[in-house]
Amino acid sequence: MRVLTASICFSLASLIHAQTPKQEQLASFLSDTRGQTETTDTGVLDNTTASLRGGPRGYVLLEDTVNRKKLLHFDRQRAPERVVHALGHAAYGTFTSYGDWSNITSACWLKANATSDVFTRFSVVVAGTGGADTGRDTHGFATKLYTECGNQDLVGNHVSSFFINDGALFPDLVNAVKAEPDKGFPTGGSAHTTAYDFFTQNPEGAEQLMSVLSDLGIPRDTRHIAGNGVHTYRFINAAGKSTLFKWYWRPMLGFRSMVYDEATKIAGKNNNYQRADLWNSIDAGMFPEWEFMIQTFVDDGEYRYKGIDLLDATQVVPFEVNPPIALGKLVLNKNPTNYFAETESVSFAPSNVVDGVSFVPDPLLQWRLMSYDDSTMHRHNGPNGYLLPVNRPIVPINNNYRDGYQQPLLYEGASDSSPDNIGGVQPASPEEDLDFYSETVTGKVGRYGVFNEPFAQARALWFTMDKYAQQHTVDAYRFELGHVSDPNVTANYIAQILNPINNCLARRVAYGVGSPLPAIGSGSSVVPNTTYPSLFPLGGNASQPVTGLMVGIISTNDSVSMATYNSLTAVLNTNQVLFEVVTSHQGPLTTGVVSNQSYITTASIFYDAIIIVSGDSTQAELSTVPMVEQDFVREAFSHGKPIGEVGNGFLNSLGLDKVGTFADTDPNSVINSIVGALESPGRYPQRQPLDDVQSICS
Ligand code: HDD
Repeated sequence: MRVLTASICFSLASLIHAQTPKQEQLASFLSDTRGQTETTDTGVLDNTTASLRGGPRGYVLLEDTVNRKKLLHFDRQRAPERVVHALGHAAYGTFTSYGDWSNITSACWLKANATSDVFTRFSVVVAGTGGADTGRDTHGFATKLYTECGNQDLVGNHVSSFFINDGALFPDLVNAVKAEPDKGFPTGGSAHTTAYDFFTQNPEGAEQLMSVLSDLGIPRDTRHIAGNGVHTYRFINAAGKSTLFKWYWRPMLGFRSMVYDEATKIAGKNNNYQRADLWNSIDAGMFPEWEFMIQTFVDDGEYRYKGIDLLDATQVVPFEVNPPIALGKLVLNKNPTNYFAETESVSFAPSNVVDGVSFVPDPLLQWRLMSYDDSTMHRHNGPNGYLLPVNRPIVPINNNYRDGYQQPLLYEGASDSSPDNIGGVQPASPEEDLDFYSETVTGKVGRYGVFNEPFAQARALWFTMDKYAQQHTVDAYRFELGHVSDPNVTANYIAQILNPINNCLARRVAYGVGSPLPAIGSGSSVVPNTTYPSLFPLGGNASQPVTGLMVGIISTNDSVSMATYNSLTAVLNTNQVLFEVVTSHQGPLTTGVVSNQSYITTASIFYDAIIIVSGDSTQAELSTVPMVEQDFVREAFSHGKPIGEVGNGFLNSLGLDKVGTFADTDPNSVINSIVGALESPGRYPQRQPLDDVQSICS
């Protein structure tokens, strides 16, 4: 685990999670084995550090029952990983309603001042549990609210639409995107033949795929991503009135992404980067927050809004078309106690709703209402997964779902059927029970596809991005299609999906991967009248919080003085920016400054900005700066990061004194420029070359 050196790195966790209802309940399940003498699981004291053997060099005896049990347990100590979203990290926190929303829903978690405990798990779809969490992917954002009226799950992704709109295709999508069946690779990414053949057959996913291939697909971390419910859901109020809605989590820290080269290098050097980021931030008392927002739609039975099909999960409703309202706030403030028991064992399901929340006939959502409960039963080897500590509601569970593997409860009484007259569980009254919306449903049985024009929304996203973001997206298509082994699959994707979105986009991608260029004018040349910044919330000039970002302080020949160090770190501490001193070796330097990392233990990819202290070096030292130190700076530069120099001449000597670099002999001036640059623009993509669009597209 990386060392956090800002002075704010103290643990607030114990103060914050004192005694909320869920934490109180979890406390009753804690098992403190620290410092205790070992026992078997039948409670007998034992020592299992050596086998029982027939002599010092003899066979292990069958009679070594305690070690037999130890190994039998070990052989079974994994649950099957999730078939998607296997790699995840999670935290507890609270959700607070901003007001009383009973006009649209009777959901208790949206009553005035209602506060609910939550558990949120972030994940990536494709990578397995041992994979890298920075790979390009859709990130899951699943939240369980432990409310006073039962558990409410909000299971979404970080981008706002989906690849398909019928759950019947979900196994095909996942099979196609995961490793190819004969080879068993590639794992953890979609850059291969089966994925792109599927994406060509299913053009409805064009917008989501473009989102994932844009910089949105490589977020810096999960503190800087959105959550999107994707589907339309239904609120029902006490009068039985239905209001359709889509839900969103919007990060209060704003949105930040990486560049692809950085994401892949981080994956190689620290495949737990994002989970460590959340863990360390919470441990340091920097609690990430999201606003819960909804768009509402009148329920007239048509499930359409301004021409957008609300039953099609591949269609988005941009915020510019229907501005969302904020209903409440999520704060994550406590790390889990035990990874397996909580993060790995938690069961989310879109079907877990409370009274006042319901569903619509979206065929993707309808299958999700079944699939998650089924996954839970499979992963927990039976039907009792919802009784695990992390999954239990804070309200009583009273039902006749009895027995099964690992049933932990001792149900009292002689009845296990309802209704009865012998003292068993009694059904809730129609006023009390879970609302369903009493709509009239008619229709002729058939296998109906969901079809809406698939390219316009992807085109809107394409034209919303600036030329740098477009270049990154073109490069991502090139990377992905460049790894497709069948040239027909590549050519088909370009001709059938990219060309109808935009002819120039298709030609640029084709040019990059050596595929036939679609003829000029053969694809779309439509330029939409409107763009939607909400579809691509990265970039722009708005100032963003810098809390929890990480700055690397390096110093030519390890010469950073205590005075310079103090000036730099005072400003970083004030702004809640973390930092590490990186030198040729860890530990104390001759100047008295303590170095946290060496060029062996870290790399520039782990920092949002770097500062090089050259002014404390002599001229002779400056002329002998080691290559590893120079490369550190060059790499940060090529990733578009703000770079400061306390001193003058080092950046110049590397030829890097260009946009986004700040050299000055005054450390205060440098550090203030760096913090300002991290606030906005964050990165300088203009350092990278752009395609010669003119020559490729005309
Ligand atoms: Fe799913 C897990 C999100 C479509 C079936 N899904 C899973 C998780 C997230 C999502 C965040 C991880 C939950 C966790 O952290 O434990 N899935 C989505 C979104 C979708 C979506 C936003 C479309 C809008 N999913 C989807 C479909 C199906 C599934 C159409 C099946 C018909 N998803 C599953 C699953 C998983 C799952 C197989 C794997 C493990 C689990 O549920 O508990 O049931």
